[in-house]
Amino acid sequence: MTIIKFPNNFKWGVATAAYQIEGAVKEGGRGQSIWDTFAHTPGNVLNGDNGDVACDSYHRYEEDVQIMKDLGVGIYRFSVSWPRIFPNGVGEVNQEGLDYYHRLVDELIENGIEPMCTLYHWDLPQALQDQGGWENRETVEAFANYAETMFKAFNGKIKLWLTINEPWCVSFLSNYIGAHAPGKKDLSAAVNISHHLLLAHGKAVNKFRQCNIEGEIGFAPNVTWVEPYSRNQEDVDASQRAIGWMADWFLDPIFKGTYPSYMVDLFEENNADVPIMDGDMDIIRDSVDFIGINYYEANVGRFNSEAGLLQLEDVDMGYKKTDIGWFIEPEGFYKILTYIADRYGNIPIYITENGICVNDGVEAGEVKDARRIDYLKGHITSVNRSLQSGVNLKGYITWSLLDNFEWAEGYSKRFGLVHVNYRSLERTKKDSFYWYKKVAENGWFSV
Ligand code: PNW
Repeated sequence: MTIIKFPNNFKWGVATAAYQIEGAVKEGGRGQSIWDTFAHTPGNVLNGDNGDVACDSYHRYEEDVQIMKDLGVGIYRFSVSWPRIFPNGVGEVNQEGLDYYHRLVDELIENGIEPMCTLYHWDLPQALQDQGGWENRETVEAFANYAETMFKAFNGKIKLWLTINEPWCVSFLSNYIGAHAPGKKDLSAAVNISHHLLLAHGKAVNKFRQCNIEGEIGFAPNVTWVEPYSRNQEDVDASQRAIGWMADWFLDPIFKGTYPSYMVDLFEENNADVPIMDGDMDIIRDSVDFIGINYYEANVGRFNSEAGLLQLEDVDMGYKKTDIGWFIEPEGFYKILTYIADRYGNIPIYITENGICVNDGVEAGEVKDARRIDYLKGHITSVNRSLQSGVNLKGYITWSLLDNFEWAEGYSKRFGLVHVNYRSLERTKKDSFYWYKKVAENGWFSV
């Protein structure tokens, strides 16, 4: 047995996102988002599910805060629905939208939980998409304006901010692979969007600094680890492309002021140029106080000239899979965290998401999700090993507080510490909830 112990000031938290939990899509003056459109278009989401009701957290936020208080976490990472604040993306601010988040944030603070706010977790106002969405440079300005409105409205209450969640998903998964809203399949559009997202982040941070907002700001790329099947250079290079597509592509501009050349070359070979204008890289560079890292899985990869953009094929090594089909590989978490620290230095890091899809249901009032506890033990141990290696980790925030709307997978995939019955909306604490509660309260566990 080994005791895995964390420093006293290490923070523990849970995360959610607006469209995945709120519901109430037509209430409080909220405008339509691209996820309303996408989910209501047949064929996009499994079983035709949508976020109209979700966990109904818009009405049940007080109950959810009490659940978190019982859990003993110090941080709640939530996201704001842009179309609740600006129903058309720009124009007049919707006070009812601000009021909702004030009620939520006040409730958190009264219960001793620190709010961490993500400004963009994928629900772009449909009105902006109608003008070209993130492909249109004007969306960058609209985002900076929305961010400024939020900073000013919550200055002094929210002290931890994230601009954009998972820019790789927003650009490539949504506009090249086409699995998420708006469901496009165009590499050139996706590369363009990735640049606009970084610019939107940079401009929002400029507003944050200009307005002298109290607190810290960052953004949260999702990362992975791909271990080369062999030490053959082709396997090593192909695996590096997969790691770099998610990490280097979005972090090099921030810390080095340039895009990684091996990825620029790859995109150019595929007729996708980065639309950099004069001054852009200066806006993007050095624009974070901390970074958020989202990690779920790793793979083993091998070069295959026929295998898509990256010329990389996954090799199934027989590792265990989660109920969404992702490989369980805690070592990859340690490897990518130390990789990031080696590449960019001592930058403060929060783990802003890490968790597992396990679909165990309620039996006699209990949810025996032992596989979630195992996953968390392995992955939080990797966080501990990274901390011991000198990675500047400030906290760990697990995905997710509740089972929720898992995007293209609808309600069929459960990531929560708390089970949600989507008919009655009843919440049931899982075994993993009680395990994580001890970790959050004591700062240690045994493996
Ligand atoms: C992240 N993929 O999403 C998101 O930030 C969460 O909203 C989500 O619920 C969580 O991870 C679990 O999936 C992703 O297909 C969704 O590569 C899909 C992918 C990656 C991240």
